[in-house]
Amino acid sequence: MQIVKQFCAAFAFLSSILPLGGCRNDDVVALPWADAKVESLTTLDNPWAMVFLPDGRLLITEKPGNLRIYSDGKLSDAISGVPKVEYHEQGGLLDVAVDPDFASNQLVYLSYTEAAPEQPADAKDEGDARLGEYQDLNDVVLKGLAVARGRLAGGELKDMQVIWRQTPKTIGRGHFGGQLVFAPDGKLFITSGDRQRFDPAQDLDSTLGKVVRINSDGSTPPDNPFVNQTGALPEIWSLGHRNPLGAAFEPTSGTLWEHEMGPKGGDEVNLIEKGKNYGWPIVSEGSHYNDVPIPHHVEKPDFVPPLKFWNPSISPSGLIFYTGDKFKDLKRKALLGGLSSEALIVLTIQDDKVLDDSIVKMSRRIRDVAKMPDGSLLLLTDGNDAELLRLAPAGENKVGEG
Ligand SMILES: [Ca+2]
Repeated sequence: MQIVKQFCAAFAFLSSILPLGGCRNDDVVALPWADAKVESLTTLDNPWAMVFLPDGRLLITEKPGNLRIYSDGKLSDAISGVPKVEYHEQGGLLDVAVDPDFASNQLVYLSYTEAAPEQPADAKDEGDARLGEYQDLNDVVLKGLAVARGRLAGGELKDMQVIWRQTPKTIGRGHFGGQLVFAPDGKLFITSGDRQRFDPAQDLDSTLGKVVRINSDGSTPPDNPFVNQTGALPEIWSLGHRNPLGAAFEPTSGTLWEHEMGPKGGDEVNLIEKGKNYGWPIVSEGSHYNDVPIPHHVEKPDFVPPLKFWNPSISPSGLIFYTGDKFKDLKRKALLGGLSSEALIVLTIQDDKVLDDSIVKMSRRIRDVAKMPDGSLLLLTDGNDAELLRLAPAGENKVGEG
């Protein structure tokens, strides 16, 4: 069952006269089972991800290459020490993660788009009809996803070291993936997009279109599924992914959940298991952008089908499982941002099944979701005039009002 909630119901009459057509500060949004007051905390330039440090400060990435801290109602200047990023369209500074032992080691992890140090002299993108109009053939930079870690000390990142690189780097295009998530046992999972190259998502000698599992120093765990397979890259955990922009561990079961954007339709939610193949580009619940059909998962049962899919697309971005107390009825639910759907998506998950989804219209592209230490929700909107929004139960005092 899908419930589409009306956003800003109490202010609906305003939407036709507001120039941006969006919800104003301090509006009320009807979350499933609770009304929430929306408060704008700060503005940002193309933010991509956010995560809390154990001391309650919030790290936020901006795609052009800035890492900032939001704390005590203020947004910091850009933190120095961030690696040089290749900022273009979907690429740039992407996710940020905090080491489970941050209190003792101060380690912070960044994913980002990295240009190859040596660029080919006559690079060209011949294009691919399956991408339809979503192609920029003028972008011929050889690049790929990279993950680096360093110590956050005294307002700067120190001793940054690259611990993983997508293989191979490819020219232009998007679909970097880039989600970083620590497993309960401390292993680091990285989602790696297919770079709009399709077939490499099925090849074990490439990390395009994969979920990757490494130790936090970049070494390979010996119990990864393909470590003993000749020609396979040992960091691969699962394959057949397209553009995964959300990953999180369900806190009770400890299972890894992922979502990925489908092509024309067919955005997927998957339960990620060791060594499994999720089918892209051989199967999908969507079609190519030139309307060439793709077999559906049910036609090829060797591939793991999604537990939930959307057609038309919602363009999911960011994923958490809510564990706070402020919104009691959201407990254990999965929260996803929605870009093209301009929504917050709430999934009810039980016994490894998606029972229900609610699409809460926000009238803005939502890039990422987080839970504040006090149980409030934070949303990052998308774009160059983006905002950090706080959602708290309606009727509660605002931040700073005591
Ligand atoms: Ca799939």
